Amino acid sequence: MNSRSSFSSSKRIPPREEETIAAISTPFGESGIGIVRLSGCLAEPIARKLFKPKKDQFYFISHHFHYGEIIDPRSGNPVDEVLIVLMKSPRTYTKENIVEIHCHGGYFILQRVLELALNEGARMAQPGEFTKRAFLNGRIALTQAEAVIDLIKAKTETSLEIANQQLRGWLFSEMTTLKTRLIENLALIEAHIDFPEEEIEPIAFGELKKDLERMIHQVEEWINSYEEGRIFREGITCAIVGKTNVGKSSLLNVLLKEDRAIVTPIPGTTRDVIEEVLNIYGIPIRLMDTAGLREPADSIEQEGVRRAKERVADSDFILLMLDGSRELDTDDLEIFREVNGKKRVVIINKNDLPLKISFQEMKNRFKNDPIVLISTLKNEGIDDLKKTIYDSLVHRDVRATPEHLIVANIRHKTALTQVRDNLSNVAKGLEEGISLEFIAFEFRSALDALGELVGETVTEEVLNRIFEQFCIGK
Ligand SMILES: Nc1nc2c(ncn2[C@@H]2O[C@H](COP(=O)(O)OP(=O)(O)OP(=O)(O)O)[C@@H](O)[C@H]2O)c(=O)[nH]1
Ligand SMILES: [Mg+2]
Repeated sequence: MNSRSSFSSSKRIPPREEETIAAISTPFGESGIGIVRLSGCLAEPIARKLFKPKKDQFYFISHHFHYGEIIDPRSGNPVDEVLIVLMKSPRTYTKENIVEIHCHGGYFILQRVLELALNEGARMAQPGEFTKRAFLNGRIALTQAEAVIDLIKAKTETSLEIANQQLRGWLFSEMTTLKTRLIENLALIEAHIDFPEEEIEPIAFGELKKDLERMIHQVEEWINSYEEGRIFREGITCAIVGKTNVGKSSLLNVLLKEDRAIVTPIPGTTRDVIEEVLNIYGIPIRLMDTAGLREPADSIEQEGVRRAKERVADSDFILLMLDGSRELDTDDLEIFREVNGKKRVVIINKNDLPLKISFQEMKNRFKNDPIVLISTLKNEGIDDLKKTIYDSLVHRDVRATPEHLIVANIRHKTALTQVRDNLSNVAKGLEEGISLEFIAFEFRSALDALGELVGETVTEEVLNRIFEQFCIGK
């Protein structure tokens, strides 16, 4: 059935953003409840058609739950017993009228209710379209809309904190403050370009320079926070690497606190890559246990070794593991070459046994890498290892506070880098006595970058790229 079937032919076809959208907003599968959500001018009329209240005398009160049934308006047959809520514009997520139908959480029921809504003139929502409308209707800034995705995808408490910081609008408000400062400077410069003869306040170049320095410093702080921000937002991949039997699978199990990987005294136990997600002080880490690297004994092991090397190459971070109870051999040396240039922590395992590897020699060999002694068997040194991993990745305070803005999104970092470059060009230009036109040009370019960051001058293409990352129904 045509999704606009209920519009009579005399009515104009509404542009896309005026159409009423509908989607199942809860995950696929069986659950206690499931929600079908509608947004737009038809949300209320559709609800009136589909909803049969339990009470005889009935009227919708905005933002209140009502109890009743969803019926198929053509047959009059009941479909599900529901709670329904109408939220009248503008105090809603999208600023439009919203209806949420809280059904029983079965996939078939939800599909059926959605279908009935579509038959009455709604159309299927695109991924992220509810949030996109919230942005287009001016309820939230683009950076806040992006925070909604991060919030949904957050894997640890710190990633959640950073997303919440952005959702509360701290990033937006800092960017707006910076914009205001740039506009004030630009206005003065432009006044001097346009009315050089008039009596206007002279440009205090000394002040301007100082202001530039402060702004550049601030922007650089934000840019620098990205390294950590990205780690907490996206997490990192980390492979445990070592020759056979050093205790790689034992380490995976100890870190996960469960018997995930098979551990045996037989060298070459692990064949395939085993992957699990771990939370180390708020960093989401995709940890991989790999086959021990040595000359493979058979074709299965050969494939395991190939996969292990592939993961080593792709990983952001390496846990290079040695067996402290055995002397270094050619397998170890071969692996050292394999992990050359990788960010890593060196682990000497089996510290419960007499050590055959000299700690000092390892320190000389791995001058720039932290080395940790552990025993997975005795569960010793594991906290120390976790702290070392954290310290190698995070070099600054990442508590998300209003004073402590963390930039975790590459789009934001790119825009801020543009701003920094423009401001540095002005600072350099002032030293060389460049023209006011040049200064104005650089300020305008910085303002464009900020405008794009907060979504004022953003292109449709960028918007699409942002909202594509959402799930349907959000
Ligand atoms: N004494 C002692 N033995 C350990 C320790 N960690 C692991 N082992 C033993 O070492 C053997 C190999 O452990 P695994 O965890 O399977 O080693 P692996 O590196 O995964 O081995 P492959 O999968 O074959 O590459 C097992 O018998 C473990 O019990 C430790 O800290 N101390
Ligand atoms: Mg193993």
